[in-house]
Amino acid sequence: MSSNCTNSTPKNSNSKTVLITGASSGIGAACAHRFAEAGWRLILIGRSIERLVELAAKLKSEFGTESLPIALDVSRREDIETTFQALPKEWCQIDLLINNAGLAHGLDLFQNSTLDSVDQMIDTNIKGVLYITHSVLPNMLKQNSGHIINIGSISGRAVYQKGLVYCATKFAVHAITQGLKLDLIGTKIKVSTVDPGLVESEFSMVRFEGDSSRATSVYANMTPLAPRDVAESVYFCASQPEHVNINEVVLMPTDQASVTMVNRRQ
Ligand code: NDP
Ligand code: 8X3
Repeated sequence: MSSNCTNSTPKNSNSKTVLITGASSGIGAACAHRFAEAGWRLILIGRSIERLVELAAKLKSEFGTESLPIALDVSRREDIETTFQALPKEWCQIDLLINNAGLAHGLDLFQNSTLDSVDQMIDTNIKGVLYITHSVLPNMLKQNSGHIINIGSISGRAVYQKGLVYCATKFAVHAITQGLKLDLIGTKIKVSTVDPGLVESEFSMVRFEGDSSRATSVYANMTPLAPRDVAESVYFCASQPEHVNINEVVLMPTDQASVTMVNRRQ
């Protein structure tokens, strides 16, 4: 299938380009700030275009950043195909993909969960990562350079009660990272996963469907990670020399020891 990128020439700029999914809030927005500070160009993807446009304007005025905000649901395969076919030529060379868009829906025993929430998490957290990666890879392979950084979770390393489906999606992200590393051997494309513990973002508000007291209680009497902390780890992975691939970064709040063990001040 032909696209603007099929015969694209290298972009007319020295700046590198990062595509960030889920850039409208939390870790994704913090990554946008971090890479803007470092002089990168940004492709910002999310469903809320107003927030992406607002972020792009802010980064333009703060750092002079060139951004391309795109309204896109990463679980919608046809929309992704259309978007990548229509990508303007000057944005075809993507140096870094940050697969960050993701969510948890509910916190329930599996027997009490809905299949709609199962679909939403699997479609966003697993299929979204696969669809976007599959769309970005052809040009990275053509360039024989690039880097894919997945935002996993410590929930992709240990399961907690009532988190079965969310944890399953993050275990899948872990497998996707390892599998990509194997499948891309022999190319210069790097693959990393950054796996945080508790991060205070809109994650819990989304999980509890706007119930702010439930969401706030997740971070009560402890100091969670801030989205910026995660963005620093992502930037660290992205700023290594060509021959160095950081495979995995796991970071937790000092107040957290496992998915279920959190130190809360009395
Ligand atoms: P936020 O809710 O603050 O951000 C999630 C982002 O994902 C938003 O920008 C949202 O934008 C976007 N998003 C959600 N669904 C879709 C979709 N279908 N298509 C495109 N964009 C989508 O949460 P976080 O920043 O905390 O989460 C970012 C990632 O970090 C997730 O993958 C999450 O699993 C992971 N993570 C979070 C932790 C935490 O404790 N917060 C810990 C470990 C990992 P919009 O609604 O505009 O589409
Ligand atoms: C999100 C962290 O522990 O709330 O990956 O599931 S948790």
